[in-house]
Amino acid sequence: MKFDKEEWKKKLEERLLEKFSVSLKDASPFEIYRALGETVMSFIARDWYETKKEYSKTKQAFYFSSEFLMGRALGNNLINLGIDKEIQEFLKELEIDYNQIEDEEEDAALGNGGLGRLAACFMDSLATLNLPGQGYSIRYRNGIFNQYLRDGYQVEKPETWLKYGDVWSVMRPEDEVIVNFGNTSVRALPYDMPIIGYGTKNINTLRLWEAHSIVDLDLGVFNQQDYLHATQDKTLAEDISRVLYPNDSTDEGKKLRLRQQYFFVSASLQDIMKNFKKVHGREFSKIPEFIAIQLNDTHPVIAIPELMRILVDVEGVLWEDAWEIVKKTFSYTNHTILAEALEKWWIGLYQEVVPRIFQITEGIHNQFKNELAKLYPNDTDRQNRMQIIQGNMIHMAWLAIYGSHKVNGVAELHTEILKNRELKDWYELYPEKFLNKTNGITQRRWLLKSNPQLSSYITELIGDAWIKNLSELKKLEQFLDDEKVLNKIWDIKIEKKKELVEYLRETQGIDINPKSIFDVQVKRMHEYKRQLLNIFQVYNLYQQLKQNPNMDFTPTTYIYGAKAAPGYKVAKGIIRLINDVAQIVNGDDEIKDKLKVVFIENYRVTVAEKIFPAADISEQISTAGKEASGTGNMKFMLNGAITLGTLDGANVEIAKEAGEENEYIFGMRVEDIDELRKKGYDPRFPYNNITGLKQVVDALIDGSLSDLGSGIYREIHSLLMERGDQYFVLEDFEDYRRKQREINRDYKNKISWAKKMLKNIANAGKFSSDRTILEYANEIWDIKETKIK
Ligand code: GFP
Repeated sequence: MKFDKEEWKKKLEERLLEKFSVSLKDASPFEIYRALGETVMSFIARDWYETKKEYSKTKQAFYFSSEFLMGRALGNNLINLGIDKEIQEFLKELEIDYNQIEDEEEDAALGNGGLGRLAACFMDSLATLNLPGQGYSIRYRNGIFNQYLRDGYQVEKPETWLKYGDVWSVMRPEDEVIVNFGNTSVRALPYDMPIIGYGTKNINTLRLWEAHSIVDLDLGVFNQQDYLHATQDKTLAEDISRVLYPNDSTDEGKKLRLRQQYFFVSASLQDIMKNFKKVHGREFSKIPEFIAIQLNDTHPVIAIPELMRILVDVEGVLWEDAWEIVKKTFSYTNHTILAEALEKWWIGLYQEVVPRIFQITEGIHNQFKNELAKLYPNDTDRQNRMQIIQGNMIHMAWLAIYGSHKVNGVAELHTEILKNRELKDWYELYPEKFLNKTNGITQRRWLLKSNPQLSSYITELIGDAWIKNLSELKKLEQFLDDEKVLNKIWDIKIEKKKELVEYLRETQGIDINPKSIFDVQVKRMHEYKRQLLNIFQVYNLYQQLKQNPNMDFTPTTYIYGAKAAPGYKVAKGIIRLINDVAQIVNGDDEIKDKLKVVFIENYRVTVAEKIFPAADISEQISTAGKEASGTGNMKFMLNGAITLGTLDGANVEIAKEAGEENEYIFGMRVEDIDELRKKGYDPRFPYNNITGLKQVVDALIDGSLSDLGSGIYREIHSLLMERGDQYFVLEDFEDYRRKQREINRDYKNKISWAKKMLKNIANAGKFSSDRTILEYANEIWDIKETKIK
C-alpha cells in the first residue's frame, strides 16, 4: 500500500474527532490505537470487498477450527501492508510513541497453544499466497484465561479482549443464521476479521460467530420483578460463545462444549450453502468442485452429519448422493495421538443436545457397519474396533476418517505413527486417504515482525525475497565461514536478549544477565512435554554448583512460560515446582550469578514475539512419539536458537534440515521406548543408578521442596516411582543432562556457536506455513491462486 502522510493525518484526525471528539494532540494512546485501526480498516475496505467477490466465483477452502490464536493485529497488519516503518516515523514526528499505541491492543487469544496458533499462521499464508481460503470459528467473549502466580501457583482470571469492542471486526447482521438445538434455537451473528496478506492486495476473511438469544427479554416475568429469570434465555444462549473451552469435568460443561461445536459448525455450513446456492443454484453435486472444508482436529467433526442434515432434510437430496458429496468435501487433520484428545461423546448427551444429528450419526454408523461386515466377514474384532458408535460412545475421529477424502498428520514421524499404529486399521482400509502435511509458521510474524534487527540484516545479505519465499534463506549458507557475519548474528542475539531482560524487569521485576545462556521452554504445560525433566535437571545442577562452586560453568538462565489447563492438577503442580526451585536458586547468593530460573507469567502470543528472538536454546524434550509436530521449535530455529530435543515430531525434520550436528539431540527414540516397554521399564533403575537423580526425585517428598501442603508433589512422586513414570522422565534424565553439559561447554566458543545459529536460520525454509498451505491447496483442497486486480 502506498503511504501518503497528509492523507493519513487527515483521516486520523477526522476519526478522532468523529469518534471521541478529541484532537490528535489531546488523544489518549487508546483513542489513537482505535483511530489508527479504523483508518486501516477504511483503507482496505475496497480490496476486501473485491477479494470476496472474486473468491465467490471459484473453489474455496474453509478452515473449521475451534481455535484461532491470532494475537495482536495492528503491527502485523501494518507490516503486511508494507507501511509499518512509515507509520512509526509519522507518529514519531507527532511525538507519539508507537510502542505505547501497540500496547493498547489486547491479544485475540482464541486458542490454547500450537493448534490454535497453527490456524492463525495458516490464515496469514492463505492471504499472502492469494488463495481463496476462509476461517470459521467462534467469537469467544473470553479467550484463554489470564494467568497470574500466587505463591508459585497458577491463578486464572478471565481474559476480556472484547471489553471495549474490537476495531478489527465487522458485524454482518445480514448474514445472521438460526442454529436449532433439540429444544431451543439461537441466533448466530457473524463478525468478520480481515486477514491482510503480505505484499498483495488480497484480503481474506476469518468469520467468527457470536451466539445470541432469539428473545432478548421475557417482559412478563420482568414486569413481575423477577429480573434474574427474565433474562435466563438470553444468558443461556450467550453462554455458547462466552468462553473458550468451558471446564468439561461435569455433564453441564460437556453439554456446553457440544453446543459450541454444533453452533459454529452449523452456522458456518448454512453460510457456505447460502453462498453456494447464490452462484450454483441447486446443483448440489457441484459442491465438491467449489467447496473444500478442513476439519481442524475432532472439534468440528459434527460438521459431517450436519452437512448430511442440510442436504437430506433441507434440500431433499437422496442420502446416498449426499454421502458422496460429503465425503468429497471434507478432510481431517489429526494433531495428536493422545487418547484424551480423540473426542468421544456419550450418546445420551449427544441425543439430548442435537437429536436430529444423533439420528443421522446413527445412520452413518449403520451404513459403515454394513460395509465393514462385507469387508471383513471373518474379522469381527476389526469390525468392532472400527465402529463409529461403540457401546454408548460416538468416536468423532472415526466419523472424521470415514466422512473425509483425506486424513493428515502434522509431521512425518507423526503421520507414520498414525499409519502404522494409532490408525492402522484405517490406513489398511483407505491407504489413499492418508498423507502428511508437516506444520509451518509464518515468517512475517515470527521473524519480520518480532525480530526486525535480524530481518534487516538477512535482507542486507541476501535481499528480501525470503519474506515471501522462506527457502531463500538457504543463500545464507555462503556466509558460514564469514566471521563478520557470525559476529553480527551473535550481536543481534545479544540485543534481543537485552530487550527481553528489559521487559522482564519492567513486568516481573526480575533481573537477568543477558550474557548468560537463555535456555527456553515455552509451550502448554503437559506431562508429555516434560517440563518436569527440565526442572529436575536444573535442580540437580543447582546441587552440583553448591557442592562444587569452582566448577567450570557458563552462566545460564532457564526460562519457562506455560499455562496449565485449569482442571489439570499435575500440570499445575509442575508450575509450582518450577517457581519453588526458582525461589531457592534465585535467592541463593552463592549461586545467583551463575544460575537463574524464570517463570514468565501469562505466556501468550505477544510475549512469545519477545521470547523466540532472545533464545539461545530451544527446549523440545517431549517423550518420543508424543508430540505430533511442535511449531515453537520452528520459531526458535528461524530466530537462530539451537534445538535441544528428542527425536520427536518435527524435531526430526529440523535436525535433518540443519544437520544433527547443529542441534543437541538426546534420549530414547520411538523404537527404544517400544523395546524398553517390552523388556519392562522400572523407573527405580535410573533412580538408583544415576548420580544425583535420587536426591532430585526425593526432594519432592523429603521436605527440601514444598508444595505448601497441597499434596501435589507427593502425587508427582508417585506418578514417577509407583505408577511407572509413563513419560520416561527418569530414563531420559542422564542423556539430557549430558547434552546440557555439552551446551554449556560449546557456548563458550562464540564463532562455532554462531555458525550453528546460522546453519539453523539458513535451513528453516521448509518450516514456512506458506509451504504447508501450498501443499494443502494442491494435494487436498485443489484451490488455485486467485489474485484481485
Ligand atoms: C498440537 C500438537 C502439536 C502440534 C500442534 C499443531 O499443539 O504437536 O504442533 O497441535 O498441529 F500437540 P498443542 O496444543 O500441543 O500446542
